[in-house]
Amino acid sequence: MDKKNILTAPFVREMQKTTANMYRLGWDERNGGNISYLLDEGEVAEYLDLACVIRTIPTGFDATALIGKIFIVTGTGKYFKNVEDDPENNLGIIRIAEDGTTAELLWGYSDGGRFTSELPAHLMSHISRLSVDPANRVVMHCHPTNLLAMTYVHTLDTKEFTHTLWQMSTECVVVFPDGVEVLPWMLCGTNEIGEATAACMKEARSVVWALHGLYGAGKSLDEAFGLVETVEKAATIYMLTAHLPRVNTITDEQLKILADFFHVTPKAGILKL
Ligand code: 2HA
Ligand code: ZN
Repeated sequence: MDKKNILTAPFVREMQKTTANMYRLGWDERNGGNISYLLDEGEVAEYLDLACVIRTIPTGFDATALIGKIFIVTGTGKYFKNVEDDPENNLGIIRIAEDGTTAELLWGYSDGGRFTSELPAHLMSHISRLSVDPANRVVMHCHPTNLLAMTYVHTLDTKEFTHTLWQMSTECVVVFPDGVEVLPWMLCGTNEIGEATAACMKEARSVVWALHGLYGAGKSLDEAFGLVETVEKAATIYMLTAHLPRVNTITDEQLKILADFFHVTPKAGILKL
């Protein structure tokens, strides 16, 4: 059967649109940010011969739980700004090989490149999210301006950070009732930050890397994007108001009323009722 043109695949088009939006929102300067998106094998097979491996790339960590899984992943050193016009160079489609530590390149990275340096954090986060939500597909990392600014002036306590964000807009507790987990500054691109991020991803879909950026996860690119967008909006309100006297606020009782009305369970230990 003839394969369809991969440049028309919805998952490639979605990656182009999402990276372009993130770039224009100022979340992904230069080579900042990375996305990994777990694809359906049957859908990929409509576009690619899955027996045809272009080359193999060692990952440097064990992803046994993801053997055979196929991801579309942004490339290392590549700019989100450029994905829209040149997806084949800036994106790659990889499959985790039988040994669990090698990626098989099925498409992309056409200048000889490779996946994001943050692949450990991505794949370990996928393993964590899939263990609590089998429908999870996307892990997204970026540098949203106000969230990043907030990590310079707010405590990095997970509960206090979550509570502040929930207070910053009425929608927040509904969009991320699981709150945000906050990691202290750590060296990025390592297995260590990957393991720490993945541990947080068992608790929440949003993980703040202090003084660096944010990880968000979701069932679709849209959902992960919407999560990051909502966290960043809350951080923006915080940064616009933190230096001013607070005259009004959303109370913990009101947060509870919201959660009950929208049938979500706020992360335990944050609301003082
Ligand atoms: O890939 O954002 O954390 C660029 C980064 C590293
Ligand atoms: Zn980063």
